[in-house]
Amino acid sequence: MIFKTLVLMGLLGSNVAAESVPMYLRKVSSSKDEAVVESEHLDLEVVVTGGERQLFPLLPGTKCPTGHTCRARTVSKPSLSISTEPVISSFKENLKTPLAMAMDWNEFGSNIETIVVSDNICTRRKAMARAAGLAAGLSVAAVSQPAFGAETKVVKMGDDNGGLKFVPEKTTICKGDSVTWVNNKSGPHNVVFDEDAIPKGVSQEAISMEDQLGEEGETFTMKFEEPGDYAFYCEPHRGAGMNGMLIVTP
Ligand code: CU1
Repeated sequence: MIFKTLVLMGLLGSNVAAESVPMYLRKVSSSKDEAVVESEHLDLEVVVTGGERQLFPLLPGTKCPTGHTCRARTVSKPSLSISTEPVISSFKENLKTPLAMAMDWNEFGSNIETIVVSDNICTRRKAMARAAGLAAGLSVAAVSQPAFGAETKVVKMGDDNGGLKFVPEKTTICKGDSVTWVNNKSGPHNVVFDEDAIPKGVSQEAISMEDQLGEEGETFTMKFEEPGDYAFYCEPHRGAGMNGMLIVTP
């Protein structure tokens, strides 16, 4: 299912602009997450004759019967990666365009592999963007740029009813992504990071605003390279509890 979607996207991808690529890849990411969850099984522990213990696999989704001991088992991920080869071959066969000739299949294949095997959502997102970029006709050099596939998330300053808060209050991005704060309502607002609640070695001054955003629609954008938790607040409305949290994932 995941692979079919990816192959289809790739086929459509050749005349799609690179910047729109990560959008329709997100769906793949979520179905992958479901697949990973589904791959966790329980083993029922049964004491057989002689006091020996044996494990019997339960069907996925089955709960441990009361009065019994069960052990969680995660289906080993490398076994999943075996299935990437047919995907790449079928992709290859279906691409009867000049792109198929120019495409770096090793690079494409290793990105597909990463999507399947990696536990890290940011690593997977990057691999998906690269695979889709290659399928859209971009060069390996282009998709290997550190900034390729980076995203910018938006945080509103002031909710739509004029409430003094950041929306959302908590934002998670991948290392190398950016956040744009937009003055939505009830300004002036700003973004000041709490020097005691940011990763070590990060300059609080370098990432905080000096001024305030007075006009609605004004923005402040910052890129984050250092993974960790970042607490921030709006200086004029700190007393009113206008606080926010940013989590930068490695
Ligand atoms: Cu504010």
